[in-house]
Amino acid sequence: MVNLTSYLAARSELIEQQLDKIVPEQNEAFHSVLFQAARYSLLGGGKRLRPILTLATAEALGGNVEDALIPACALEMIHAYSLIHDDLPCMDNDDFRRGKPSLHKAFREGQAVLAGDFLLTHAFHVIASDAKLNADQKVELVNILSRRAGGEGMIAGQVMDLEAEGKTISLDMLRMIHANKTGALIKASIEFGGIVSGATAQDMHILRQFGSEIGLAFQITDDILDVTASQKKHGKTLASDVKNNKSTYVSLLGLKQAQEMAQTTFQSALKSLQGLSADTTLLAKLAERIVNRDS
Ligand code: GRG
Repeated sequence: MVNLTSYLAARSELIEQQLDKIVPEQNEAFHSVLFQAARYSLLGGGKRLRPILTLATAEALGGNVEDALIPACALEMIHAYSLIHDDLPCMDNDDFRRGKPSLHKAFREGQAVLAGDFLLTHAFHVIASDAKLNADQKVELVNILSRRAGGEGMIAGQVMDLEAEGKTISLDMLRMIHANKTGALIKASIEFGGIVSGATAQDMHILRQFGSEIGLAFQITDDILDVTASQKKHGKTLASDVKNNKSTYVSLLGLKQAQEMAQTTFQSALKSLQGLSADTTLLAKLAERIVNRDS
């Protein structure tokens, strides 16, 4: 097994190159401001966690990285759109993202809304037109993505999050919000790897369980970093959840218990992997990085 840091760098590079082709700098068919704005967010850094999870899952199951690349990029496009819209004044009103001005600060607010809309719709187009996928895989991926990113997943979580603002909510409610808001797309990333590599129904079941657990571990760690990481490292307004009067795992449990919960969730994610008909070393290392990351 290769070193994880080199693996992440190599896969990020592949993803970056593919995203650059999907939303090129010069494109006569579209208004150039739209592409500039979309590129500002899409090619503006980020860990590329979701597409890397797709590639790693596909590789673990014996699939081909090239076959997984476009679906992986579609997930990153949805992720980029969600961050653009989440930063808007009518949502979290964050002026910074990844250490630079948010899209609505660098471009007009309307352009930020439209760039997000474009990335959302274009994500479905790139799956539908991917020559490496067969028709069944395309339908399955579109089905998963529309459910996980839509009103049964990420959007539902965002709505619940808005409703919960300024209220103290229970730990169960917090879990439900985040299972949808953040967890659903992370779960989709793992499911995507299974679909492109032709995973069995039994393996898909295990992957879904693993995806839910690492989604939760990711969010608890995000809440911890929101209060422990410096603005420089984390790249967004420090403790923005506190600023927005939102309940977090840290505000409900305290820092130490939240850290324990992240580790327990990581351990149960590892347990879930047992039984997968694949070499799980890479997925286990990625899960560990998710809970032990510093940004
Ligand atoms: C507005 C439609 C709509 C949805 C928003 C996911 C989401 C729903 C909003 C994101 C808000 C947020 C910052 C949530 C915390 C967890 C999270 C998604 C962090 C950012 O993801 P990373 O760490 O970001 O993968 P990078 O910059 O590495 O890509």
